[in-house]
Amino acid sequence: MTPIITAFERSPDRGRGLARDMRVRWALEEAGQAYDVRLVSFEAMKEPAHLALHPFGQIPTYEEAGLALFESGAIVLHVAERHPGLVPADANGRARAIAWMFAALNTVEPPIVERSMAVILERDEPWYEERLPMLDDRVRARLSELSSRLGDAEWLDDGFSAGDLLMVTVLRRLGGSGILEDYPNLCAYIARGEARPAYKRAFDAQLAVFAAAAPAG
Ligand code: GTB
Repeated sequence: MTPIITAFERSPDRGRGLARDMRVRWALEEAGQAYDVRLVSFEAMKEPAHLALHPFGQIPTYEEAGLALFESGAIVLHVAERHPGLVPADANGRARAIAWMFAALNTVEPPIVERSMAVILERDEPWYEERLPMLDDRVRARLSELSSRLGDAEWLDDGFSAGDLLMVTVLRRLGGSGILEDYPNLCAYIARGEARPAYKRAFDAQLAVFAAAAPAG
């Protein structure tokens, strides 16, 4: 069975690769694994059929014969474990790649998401102007550490891995914030990820969903 993933019928980012189905699409493209996409509306995500797949009523989900998964990190790891190219074959290299996957999702993503949620939802609050610099500082602290570790290296460990895939998708969420520009090696790192043919195929597929849904003219 060709795996089926779920994605937004209408993504708030207009298909610019920021919703979390992007990381699953990218992993599947890196793996050379064909997949189908079921588009879901915000209403459908909260209905029983989707809640049976995803307890929190979100995207992405992943279905293949005999298996249904939720959580983008778990799905990417599942894909990485079944196809060559996303985690190294040797046990130590694999463990390090998984550590970077967790670092992307547990250490770097939270302050970035907290900042973006404030920008989206709290802009009109009286304390917003005071809170934003504090959120920026938390993001910058993580980026400084990540930037120091990456240095001049191409990828976080020996070669491109699922850790880089997740880290690049996490960092992209800062686009337009003006923060990334202070970390030229991270900008170059993101650009290297975005230049991968598999990334481009995944991005184009996500963008095509929005283009197909957008009213003509
Ligand atoms: N931890 C889960 C995972 O990694 O899979 C988080 C899943 C999640 O947050 N899904 C979001 C969702 O379904 C979509 S990706 N939200 C609907 C809901 O909770 O009701 C988050 C997202 C959405 C849109 C943008 N954007 O447009 O820029 C960026 C990120």
